[in-house]
Amino acid sequence: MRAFRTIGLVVVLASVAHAAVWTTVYRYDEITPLGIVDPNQTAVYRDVMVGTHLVLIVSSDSDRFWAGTLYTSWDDAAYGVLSARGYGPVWKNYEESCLDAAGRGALVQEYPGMGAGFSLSTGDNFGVPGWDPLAGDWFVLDYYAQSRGSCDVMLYSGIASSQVLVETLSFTHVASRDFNGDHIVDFKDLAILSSRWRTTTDSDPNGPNAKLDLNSDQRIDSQDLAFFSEYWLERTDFVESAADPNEPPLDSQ
Ligand SMILES: [Ca+2]
Ligand SMILES: [Ca+2]
Repeated sequence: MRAFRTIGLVVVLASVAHAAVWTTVYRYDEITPLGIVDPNQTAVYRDVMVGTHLVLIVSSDSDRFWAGTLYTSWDDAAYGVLSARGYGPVWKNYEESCLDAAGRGALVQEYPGMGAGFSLSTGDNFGVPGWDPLAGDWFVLDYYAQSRGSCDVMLYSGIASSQVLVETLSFTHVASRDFNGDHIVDFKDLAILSSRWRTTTDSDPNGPNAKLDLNSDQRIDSQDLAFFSEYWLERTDFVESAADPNEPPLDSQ
């Protein structure tokens, strides 16, 4: 395996300039792309609420071996968290983050380098069916908006000193409007906001009503309602709908 890997790394150094590799950012459902702020800046995304789960798919139009990294700086890791799926201890590989087109032997491993994230590599390119990478979606990773602020996620091709920055995904996290923490902004949250309407809050960011004061002016009023409305009915993650004790079970209807 080590010999294969060494040869593969030689291949990647030769092919970095030719392979197109990119990341697409989806919402938690893995279907809906996250909107961008400016069509001329395709990697600057619209603000998301703290607690939002995004899905990052790394794709390519190449069928050649590729290795790279996806990570945040240590500073930005306080705001946004990357995670991978299906850790297998034998190869220290996040197996479920490796998609079929990456080929057998693809690896997603903790990145021991300049930031918090993962090393990515496809299967090797030796013409063996199933092991060779194919053009398509290679890797899937998750991203969580951890706290208010900005976080850049960088995708590099190559390894070590040969790394080439491919793209920087820029995320900004704003205060959550999901006051009751059920992953959707709806009437339940509006009721919580309304229950404190035209009251004042203290300046303690950890105070009981601070999360309702979305513009941090120590008042809960129409300005907060306007900020709240920007994310009306937006979901931050997928959840199974909880059984409503006031409704009969489906099989009795
Ligand atoms: Ca809610
Ligand atoms: Ca306010």
